[in-house]
Amino acid sequence: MLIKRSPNGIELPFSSEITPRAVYEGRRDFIRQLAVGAIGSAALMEMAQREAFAQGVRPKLAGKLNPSYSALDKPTPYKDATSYNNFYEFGTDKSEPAMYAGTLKTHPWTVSIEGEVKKPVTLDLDSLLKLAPLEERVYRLRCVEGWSMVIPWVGYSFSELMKKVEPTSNAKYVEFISLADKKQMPGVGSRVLDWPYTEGLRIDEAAHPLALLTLGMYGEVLPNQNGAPVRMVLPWKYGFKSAKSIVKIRFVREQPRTSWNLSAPNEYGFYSNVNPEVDHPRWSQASERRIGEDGFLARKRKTLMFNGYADVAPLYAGMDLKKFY
Ligand SMILES: Nc1nc2c(c(=O)[nH]1)N[C@H]1C(S)=C(S)[C@@H](COP(=O)(O)O)O[C@H]1N2
Ligand SMILES: [Mo]
Repeated sequence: MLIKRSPNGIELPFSSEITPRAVYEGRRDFIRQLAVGAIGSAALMEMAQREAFAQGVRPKLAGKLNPSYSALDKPTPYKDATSYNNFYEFGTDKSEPAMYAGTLKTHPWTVSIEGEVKKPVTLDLDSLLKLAPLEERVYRLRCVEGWSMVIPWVGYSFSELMKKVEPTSNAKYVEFISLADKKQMPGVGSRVLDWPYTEGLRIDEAAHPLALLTLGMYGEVLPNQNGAPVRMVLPWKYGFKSAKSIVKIRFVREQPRTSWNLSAPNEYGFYSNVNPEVDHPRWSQASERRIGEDGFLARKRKTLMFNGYADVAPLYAGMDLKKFY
């Protein structure tokens, strides 16, 4: 892939590789045609260039669409996906991350990978971007609060990173740790959660190809409020499992403690797979509201087991998912 360097050091693909954001704004047929290869690269390039001019310079980050891992649901409008967020480091109100995350410095950034691995390493952003080919995957993300979004993420399977660091046979779980810097993150002064924000997965869950190490969305680098510069996206789990702005990844022997589980263990379990049959103690999980579809005529959607990602079911064979919620 041809690469050029932007002023802030983020590597930009050439414009011919830009997937224009307009593609996502309601042009479902376009995405579908892309998936079946019916649109040639010349048409794409023309659209991309037109779009780039219309938008001005932005940090683009293109990935090759992975149709087998992409939902056909209509993607959530960009402005909704970037203005209705949970990122408690910047406040507990949905509108606060968009207002306050501008202070987050995402460059330079490093992620240290440590613990039960043969090759511990600290990776900077450039190394993360080059670690594996970037893919675009349109995933549904379902928040435990009862709303969902559909976002075209850019990244690669977390298993690519596992290949690089080589977990030892002692590595049974993976811990994801977000940045917690009071100077950049006004919410870290509050006591709503134990900082840093920490999440975890069983090692086989982390190795599942759907688990996406994510660097961008809508053909651009991640906006700060969505977890720049690097986050996880685990589409079959409630949104809070997908930690944002990750600085440390630790391979460990024991099931790690996680922020939400520590704060309310009876409400938020370690697994937190999307499961319409297991209600939250304070509300039903049987249906959801799709962000961007609200309003008078908006219908509620049925929540699907594993958020519709049935591929992951074998990970939980024989487990009582009411007990391991
Ligand atoms: N570090 C960190 N990661 C986080 C959160 C958070 O508060 N801090 N919120 C989680 C929750 S509850 C959800 S629903 C998703 C929201 O991701 P989005 O804003 O990109 O849609 O991020 C998750 N990751
Ligand atoms: Mo959430």
